[in-house]
Amino acid sequence: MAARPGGRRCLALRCPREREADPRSNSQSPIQAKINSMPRALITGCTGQDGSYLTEFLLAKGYDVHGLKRRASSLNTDRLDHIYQDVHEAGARFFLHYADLTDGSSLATLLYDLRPDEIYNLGAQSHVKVSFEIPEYTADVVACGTLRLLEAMRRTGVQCHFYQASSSEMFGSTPPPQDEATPFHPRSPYACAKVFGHNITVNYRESYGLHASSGILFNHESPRRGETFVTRKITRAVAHIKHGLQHKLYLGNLEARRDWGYAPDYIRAMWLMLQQETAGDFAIGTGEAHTVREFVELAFAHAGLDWKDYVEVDARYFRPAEVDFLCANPSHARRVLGWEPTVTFQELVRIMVDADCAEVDRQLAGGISAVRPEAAHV
Ligand code: NAP
Ligand code: G4F
Repeated sequence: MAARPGGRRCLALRCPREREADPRSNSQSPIQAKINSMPRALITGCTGQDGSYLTEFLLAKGYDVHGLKRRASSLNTDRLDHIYQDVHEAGARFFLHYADLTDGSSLATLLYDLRPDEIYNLGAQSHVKVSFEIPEYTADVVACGTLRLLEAMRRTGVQCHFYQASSSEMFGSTPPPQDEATPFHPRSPYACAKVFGHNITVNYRESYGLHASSGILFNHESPRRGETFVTRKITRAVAHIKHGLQHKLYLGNLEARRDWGYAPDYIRAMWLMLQQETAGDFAIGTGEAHTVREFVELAFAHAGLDWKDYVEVDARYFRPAEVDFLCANPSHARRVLGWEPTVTFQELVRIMVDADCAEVDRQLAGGISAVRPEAAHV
């Protein structure tokens, strides 16, 4: 594919941005020209927790947002439905495109056609326990998918800022506090794949001068968190138990410690990274860690329940290799990005329990009387 050079555009909110002349847009109407002057973002993984918050965040900042959506046999845009815009509506600024991180040609075509100002690579098989069961697929999406996207950037010559969703899981068994200089010791196929994604991002920055940044994000949660991650599994169970719809909650390792923050705070950090003059790596977390047991205690207590009456440990939820203790040193991000978390651990637990209780209330009002069974034990 021929290189298509184009200069990085400034963000509309910070300074007027000029798109390079596009031979396909000679006869633009004034309205079309205005639309095309908006900064343009491409998000992989836009249907996920982070992708949905990032889409909202960027739309509010005036971006045109293009989301990559993979083909599924049923609709999987629940987290985006409230901001969906019919492409036929005048002024629509949010668009979904079919593509897949396992399909390099679809990525290159998207980049070539859209020529985004910013790319956020959030797409992943993101479940650590599942990665032990589908390790090759996990590596294909998480490691090779990142390489495919960077290679598409390089080969199309699209000049844009790139964000890689790296993970604190990469630190694995290296003791806390962890930051940008901490050595990696990954403990799962997922974490090994993320280490590759991180290193190849650094490598393309150093080899080809790409503006490619890596956010090493510690666990961040919200009411939109996938139902099989431990926090959401707990808060959903609390809501169901509270309403008499569930009797037990089976969990794995209660002693693992995580630095849990609130997802919308972490979205702001991603965006800030891409507004920097120079690309780099940033560890993003609260600097405070808690055990799974503490999360459980607080969540049940918030609903007026004693967790000991409901929680049982089931070894099927243990992992072949565990990550015992993650806790960030976010001082680099604080200093360079001016980033600070705004929601405490206690507030996070309350937000998630309240949201799941409200959801159960809503479902019950609609006549649903049974908990949707989990399809997988993770
Ligand atoms: P998530 O809710 O699991 O979302 C993952 C997204 O990736 C979904 O939109 C999913 O699409 C998409 N995806 C999966 N396979 C794909 C493929 N083959 N091609 C294209 N897209 C694919 O994850 P998240 O919590 O929002 O996390 C976002 C990113 O940050 C991930 O890369 C994750 O590994 C990383 N991360 C997350 C955390 C955290 O605590 N949340 C911390 C550090 C790093 P479907 O909706 O179709 O499944
Ligand atoms: O909620 P988890 O599944 O998240 P984990 O493994 O920390 O990974 C998440 O955070 C990473 C950032 O550090 C992301 F990169 C990754 O994509 C994902 O978003 O498990 C947290 C802890 C683990 O130690 C696990 O062993 O909770 C423990 N746990 C105990 N019982 C459980 C369970 N985890 C799950 N999922 N289910 C349980 O029943």
